[in-house]
Amino acid sequence: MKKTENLRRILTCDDLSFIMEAHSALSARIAEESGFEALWASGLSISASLGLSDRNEASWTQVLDIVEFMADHTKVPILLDGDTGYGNFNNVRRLVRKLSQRGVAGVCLEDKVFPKMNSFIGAEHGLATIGEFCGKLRAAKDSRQDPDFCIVARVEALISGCSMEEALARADAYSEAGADAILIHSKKSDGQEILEFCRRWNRRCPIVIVPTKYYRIPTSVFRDAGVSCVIWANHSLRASISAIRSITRKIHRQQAVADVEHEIASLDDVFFLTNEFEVQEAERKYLAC
Ligand code: SPV
Ligand code: MG
Repeated sequence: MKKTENLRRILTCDDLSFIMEAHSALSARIAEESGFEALWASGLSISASLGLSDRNEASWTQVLDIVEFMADHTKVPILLDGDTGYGNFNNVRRLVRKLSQRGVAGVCLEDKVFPKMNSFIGAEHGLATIGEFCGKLRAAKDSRQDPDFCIVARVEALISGCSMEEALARADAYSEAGADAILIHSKKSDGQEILEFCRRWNRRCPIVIVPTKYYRIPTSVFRDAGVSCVIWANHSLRASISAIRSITRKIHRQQAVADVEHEIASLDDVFFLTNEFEVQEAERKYLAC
């Protein structure tokens, strides 16, 4: 099955599915190895791994290069967090064409204004008008090189303090404009606005959620609410920060590495994750004796 078809299946099938964040080829491979069927190329995590804030400081071609490494290194489909599309409808068209060329299975576009900032910082988030954002979605749809390339429309109305009615009206317009799924985002920790949105949306098209702040809500509640897909949006990045910090502090303290050897990945693991053994086999096959 093509990656695009596979992502479409994951987004639209009746079972609740799970997408894991990745921000590099290596983290993508590890998430795939853990059993995830699809990956979220997170804007926050890619930016953070470059030491940048999640405010479109990284250029779109820098993001594209990273997501290409991720796609090359994995078989599962990748949904790119495309932020606002890095400009207007014209930037969106070019982005979608390039993503298709580089093996990315779908893009999520959010209805904020460029440059965006992360939904969990600040209170003021400028929203695009419904008309402008629908134009971007239609442009994205018309630029697909493959009819299965997925377009997810992310509604930021609740993040920017608008009403539930506004969020529903936006989702409705985006679905009409051709979005394959709606990502409804919330920064509240009780998950109530997500559940109300799901109730009132009534499965009009697939719903994607990102339970970063409302992580305490059991997964079964989302399944019962009719959510199609959960994105664990930053947990690989955060796990790596904790692990690296803990180990480097220990090494610094002890001025030795003997005590950490059993806590870190083996070199063989690194070689395995980077296809070294396959290259060795290829050497036997292709290098002149
Ligand atoms: C990201 O992972 O970059 C997202 C999700 O957009 S969040 O940071 O939760 O808004
Ligand atoms: Mg993002």
